[in-house]
Amino acid sequence: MLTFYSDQTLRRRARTELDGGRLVAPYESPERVVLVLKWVREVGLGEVRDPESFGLAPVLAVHDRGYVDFIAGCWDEWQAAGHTGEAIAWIWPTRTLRDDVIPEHIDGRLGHYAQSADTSICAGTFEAAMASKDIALSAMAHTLATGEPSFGLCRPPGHHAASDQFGGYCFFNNAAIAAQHALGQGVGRVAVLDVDFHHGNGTQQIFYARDDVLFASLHGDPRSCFPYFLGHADETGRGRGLGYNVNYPMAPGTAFDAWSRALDDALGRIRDAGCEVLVVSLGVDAFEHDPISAFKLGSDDFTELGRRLATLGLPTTFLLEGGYAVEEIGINAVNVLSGFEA
Ligand code: SP5
Ligand code: ZN
Repeated sequence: MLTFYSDQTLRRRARTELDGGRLVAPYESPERVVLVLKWVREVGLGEVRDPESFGLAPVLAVHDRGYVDFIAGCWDEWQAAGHTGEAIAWIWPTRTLRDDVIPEHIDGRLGHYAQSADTSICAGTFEAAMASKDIALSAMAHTLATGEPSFGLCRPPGHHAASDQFGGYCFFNNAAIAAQHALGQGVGRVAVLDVDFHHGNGTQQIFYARDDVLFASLHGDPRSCFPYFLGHADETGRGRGLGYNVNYPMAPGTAFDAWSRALDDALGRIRDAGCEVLVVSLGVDAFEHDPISAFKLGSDDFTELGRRLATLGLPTTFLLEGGYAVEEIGINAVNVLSGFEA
């Protein structure tokens, strides 16, 4: 299987993440993709290619123009305002405030476009996000052209990014951008299956009222897990999209037996919906030793996940999302891909 990777993804080197009231080194580190790449080479998964540049048009097909401009200019504006730390949102248009007037001051705009304070914006963030979506698009383009599976070693991840919000370490929604690209190339319906521990709230929001993308997500129950405010089982889509959004929230502590029953159900839904292409939002933070997650999948379970995904028989693009057990994410991600090809 081809892997798409670019060292431009390393240009985001944030120093700070707000975690438990402290500024810590971000869990979403550049080393993550270096270690996945190392493991891709170690097992001889296949050729590693640089992505092509697709420009901003495919980003604007799923994200708001003002939002994209904000991500592009935030770091310069933040510095111009005299701030010395990284850009971390600290006020939001929450329930009692207005959200229909976008502030001019960067602190206000940051709050408007931010979803969570775990994600700081720093030098290189926009450039890395651009490289990440080009990786996703290149992987999808390869799958569409050949029918062969591909692996986009995306960083930063994408599934928390909504049409006009960043958060959860995500800026541009790589999976949504790739799925939309497939539709633009004539694919009738795309399935996005999200196996990251966290609910893919951004992907859900982008496609919620549409029936051309089926979104299915297996994740920690939002009553106790990030992103807390989306991902419940009763979110099934709106309008034409009704029935094309499927959530499988599961309790912390869930292991592969229960998790894989949800997986099998999701695979059935993808079959029944007549999806022609599969995008896998491949977070490997459902791993039992992940430092910020609470499921109990072992490394071998990821191989079995890959095998079951292959039973769909669909052209498939895998895109890296989360996974923070730095030593093991390479093993776990590559286990999925090896299981798929076995
Ligand atoms: C792509 C993805 O997986 N994003 C996840 C973002 C979660 N960010 C909030 C993490 C909070 C971590 N707190 C854990 C404390 C353990 N010491
Ligand atoms: Zn995650």
